[in-house]
Amino acid sequence: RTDADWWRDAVFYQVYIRSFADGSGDGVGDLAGIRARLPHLVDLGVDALWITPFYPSPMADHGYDVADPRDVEPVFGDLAEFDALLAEAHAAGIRVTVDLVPNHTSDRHAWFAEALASPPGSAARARYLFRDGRGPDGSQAPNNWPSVFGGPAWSRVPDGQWYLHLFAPEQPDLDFTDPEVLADLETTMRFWLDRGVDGFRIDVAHGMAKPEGLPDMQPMEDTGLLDDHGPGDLRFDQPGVHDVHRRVRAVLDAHPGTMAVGEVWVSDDDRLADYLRPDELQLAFNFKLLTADWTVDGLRDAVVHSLATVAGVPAPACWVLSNHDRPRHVTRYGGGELGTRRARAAALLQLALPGAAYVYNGDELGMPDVDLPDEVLQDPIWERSGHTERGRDACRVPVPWSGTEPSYGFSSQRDTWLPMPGGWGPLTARAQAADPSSMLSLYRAALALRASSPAFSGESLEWLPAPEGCLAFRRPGGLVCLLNPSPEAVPLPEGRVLLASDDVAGGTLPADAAVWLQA
Ligand code: TEU
Repeated sequence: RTDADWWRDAVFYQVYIRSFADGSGDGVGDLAGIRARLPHLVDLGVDALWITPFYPSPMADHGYDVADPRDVEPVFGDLAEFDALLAEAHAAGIRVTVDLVPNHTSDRHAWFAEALASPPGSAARARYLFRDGRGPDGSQAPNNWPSVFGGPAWSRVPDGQWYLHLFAPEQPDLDFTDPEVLADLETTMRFWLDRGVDGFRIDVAHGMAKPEGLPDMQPMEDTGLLDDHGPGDLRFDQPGVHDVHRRVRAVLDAHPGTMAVGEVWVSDDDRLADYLRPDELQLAFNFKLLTADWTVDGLRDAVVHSLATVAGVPAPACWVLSNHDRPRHVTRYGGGELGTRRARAAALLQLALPGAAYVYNGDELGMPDVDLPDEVLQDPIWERSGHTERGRDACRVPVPWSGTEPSYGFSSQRDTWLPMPGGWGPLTARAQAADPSSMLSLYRAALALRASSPAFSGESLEWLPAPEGCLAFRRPGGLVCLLNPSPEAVPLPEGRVLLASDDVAGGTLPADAAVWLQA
């Protein structure tokens, strides 16, 4: 690859800004916190950051409700702080990508205020999806679509019209057939590109087009989190979305070396490939690995399907184990020591696969989900699902850095925006840095090898015969990865051991472990 294609095999680190590091001492993570923790990211060895939204926001969805996409939320800092972070990250050899949230704005965005103050049929309303209701008095929503967060996807305004929101009512959907909407997205992209960012993560990248006439869809059972995105889900993955991606790509192409990764939830792989055509997204998360269970079939299918998805397009695969929307993989794999052992093995799987990889902040420490009491839950899903879904707070608890509770060096103050549990001393970055057998040491060693060893060269993968219950593959450069998700130890294959998630001194690979060999 060339320098302009740096993202093809990059390791990205997702900074969920509220939870990464608090520089200002208010219990909420911020840009100054990221700046202060750059040495951790350099020692870890990541190539690039994805920073989740830090734009002015009333925080109905923790920043994914953007009131002004071209400024900084005071809780997180200001533009000067962002510029300083960008310069320092670049000086340290780390690229910076930021979130774009094109599908919707906050209900406090100036456009939405203008829409509310303007009559039905006005140009201000045309930027959003305002419609008259059904029934004699228009008191029924314009269609039957559910919101992803629970309840109907429509809310009514005082003059009787309804507006569409696929997520919370505080996140009205924009209408991308309005030329001003698309032009504004381009302006936002140029604003950050001109400041020097290296790319974007595009939120709900499958959502920006809605079907003509907004027809009813097959009813989905109203059980809280309605993000099925299967065939027949008319809210997402409509053909017009690709026109938006072509416009986005044109802006990126005018800034060589920049990229976009899409958050694209679709029902099958062929549909994901459409987003990765040469004039659309450079990368799209392969969520198969994020949702796979700890079974040999589940993991193999995730890899096979993800590679098949990108077989006919210029994009490499893009692997994710955890993010801020889903249970952390330590917990998904069973939690406790077992979950941690499996997470160590999963890290070696993820980082051995060809393509790009995203590490979610805290993955490198083996953070689990946290069982939070009802009264501290903040995710809108909790309220909107009528308390049937606990939402995503469990995977968003602040990162423990050093020392002891209550806030383990995350903040100078005791009270963090979500409480941190007791007993996390051994989980802190400082404790793990001093322990060669820690998760952090494993990640550092893995990333160092990945960056320096020719064994990782080549974007393809050859499946090798493997012991019962195991997966094995070889990269063109000679890296062999053997993953053993089975309950039995298996013999090690030929080759020089580069790194192992567990003790392989006896010539066997234990259960729930993985090894890298040079063969
Ligand atoms: O998530 C979009 C998405 O498709 C959700 O359905 C996701 O599956 C859900 O959060 C449940 O796991 C993105 C962001 O990643 C998320 O944090 C935002 O809340 C959402 O968009 C709205 O902007």
